[in-house]
Amino acid sequence: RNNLSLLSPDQVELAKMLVEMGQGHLFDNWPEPGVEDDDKRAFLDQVARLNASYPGGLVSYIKSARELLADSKAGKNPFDGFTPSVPSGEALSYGDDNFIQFEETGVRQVQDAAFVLVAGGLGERLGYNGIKVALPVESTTGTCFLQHYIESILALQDASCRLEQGARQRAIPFVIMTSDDTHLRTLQLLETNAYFGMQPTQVKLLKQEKVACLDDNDARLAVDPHNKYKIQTKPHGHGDVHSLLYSSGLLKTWHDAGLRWVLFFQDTNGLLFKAIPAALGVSATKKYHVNSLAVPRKAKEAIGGITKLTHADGRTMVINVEYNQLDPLLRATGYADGDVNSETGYSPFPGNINQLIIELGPYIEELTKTRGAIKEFVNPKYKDSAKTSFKSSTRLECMMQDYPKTLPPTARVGFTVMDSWLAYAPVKNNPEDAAKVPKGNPYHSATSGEMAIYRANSLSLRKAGVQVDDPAEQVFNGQEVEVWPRITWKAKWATTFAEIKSKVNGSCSISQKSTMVLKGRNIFLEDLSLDGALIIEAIDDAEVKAGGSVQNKGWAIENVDYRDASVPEEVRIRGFRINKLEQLEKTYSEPGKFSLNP
Ligand code: UGB
Repeated sequence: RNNLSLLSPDQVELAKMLVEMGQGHLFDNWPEPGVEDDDKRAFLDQVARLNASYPGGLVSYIKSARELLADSKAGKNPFDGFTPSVPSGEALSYGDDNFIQFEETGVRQVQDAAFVLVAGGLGERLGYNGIKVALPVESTTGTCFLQHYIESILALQDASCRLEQGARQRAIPFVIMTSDDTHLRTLQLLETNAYFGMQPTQVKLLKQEKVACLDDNDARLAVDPHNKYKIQTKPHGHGDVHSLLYSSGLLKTWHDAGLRWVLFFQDTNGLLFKAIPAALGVSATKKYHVNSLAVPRKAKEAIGGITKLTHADGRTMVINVEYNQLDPLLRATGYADGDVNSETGYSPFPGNINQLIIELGPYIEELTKTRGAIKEFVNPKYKDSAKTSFKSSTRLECMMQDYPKTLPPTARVGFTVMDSWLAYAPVKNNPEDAAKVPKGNPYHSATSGEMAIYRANSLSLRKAGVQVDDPAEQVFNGQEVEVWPRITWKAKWATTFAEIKSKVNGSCSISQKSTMVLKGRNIFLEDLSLDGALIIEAIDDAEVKAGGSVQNKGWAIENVDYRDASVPEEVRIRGFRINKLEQLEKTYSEPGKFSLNP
């Protein structure tokens, strides 16, 4: 009480609020005024930050925590009263007429979209020391995830503008949610690379704050064990993105500017942009308020299952059930075997890849009511069977895909299923854990993430008529993967299947040992026979016809062991490196028409 005189009026209010909310222990052992006064004020500064960054402030946080902790202690099932069933959604088949139509519609809509990347997580499962968006998508070109995402958005922006004939040319907003763990390094990556070609004003970083940890079932806030003037904090989860977007005022700015869609995506899925145009086309055509992208899911795969939940009182919702909750929910509701594959070899529940497309108007309406607060959960690890104390402090968490949980039943919530090879190849698991993944389930590692790029590009070219050799089977870091020809292109070469098709003519073939890198918009493959490595770079005004027979030693793949500390981390986590033996490399930096003449 004596210390109150040290504090500003706002700080006094905060201190009183804490005491009223049963948090008096935070002030235990505070010495008399005159001792450690700056530390005391710094403590209240932290309280002010925690209070401001949570919808409804610390009072709300503590109240919610008490309720959720009581439910957890009582063993209350969050799905009480709900029965799960398999929902029906839009299932797309790559390259058919329907798909092409959705892609065209989607590309037109891109000019009215904003993109939001959630990149506040450190990726504990991967165990990589840097930020995940700085990892290479593939090692043929070394392009990192952030560069790939930015170039994909810019390519879509240009494609959209071309289709709409420049009617509404605008710079698509790109938001990155960071955290204290990733913020500075993300900013540095952008700044040292001139924002990878995006206008810096197009990019906004929103930093999520951590939330206060809880010591017991009464939601007493945990004091940092190393500093009595600090409340211990932990990440609150990717669900923070909604409250941050709301409080930043960006949603209103976008709405005023006539935008219609917000697309959310995660940090390491190098395939995602191949699926975005069609998925956005589905949203626009079906007028979905919320559209989640999904892929066929293997039972027990660490991705959530999209599930229809029907309550005893008749309410229904289509929502993600997180991977750790799906099995217990199924077992408790009559599916005796829990999370298992059906006769198709896949779980009957589509897998959530956390790519959400939300219509801006209804989104703002909803967030005006909720201030972006998302249904939370708590996951304490109890010390005793009576659940009276925790092994370590816990905190409330939230997930971005839980946004539809507060929507009224009239909201149009749907999902779109696409082939996994096209849409989903995250980099989440370290080599050791990936090697332990049950056979047939995806590894979700740096190795599989890279190989998936080559496979998707090879399969797309096959669909467009190129004769691409079958892959070889190889083992890297204990994971057996298909090695397709290493085909990569810049997003501006093609953003849709129709564009790929328009750039392939005559009879083309690519052998398994080949590497092909296309860096330019107007490169056309025409009667090309490739058996080796071919790298073409061309400015937009250079039109290049790549044909004839290209044959050389090419670029070989060499095994690397993940335990070999002499190799850079981003190389050894994928288990191979590329040895550039011989290649044909052509650069076209003048406008004009050219023919590749090997
Ligand atoms: N992230 C943040 O930005 N902030 C945070 O506080 C935490 C994470 P993980 P997770 O598609 O593969 C999700 O850890 O949470 C970012 C879905 O819940 O990679 O285990 C982080 O940087 C699950 O349903 O994944 O599982 C990253 O970009 C399933 O869809 C993103 O959030 C699964 O992803 C996801 O974080 C999947």
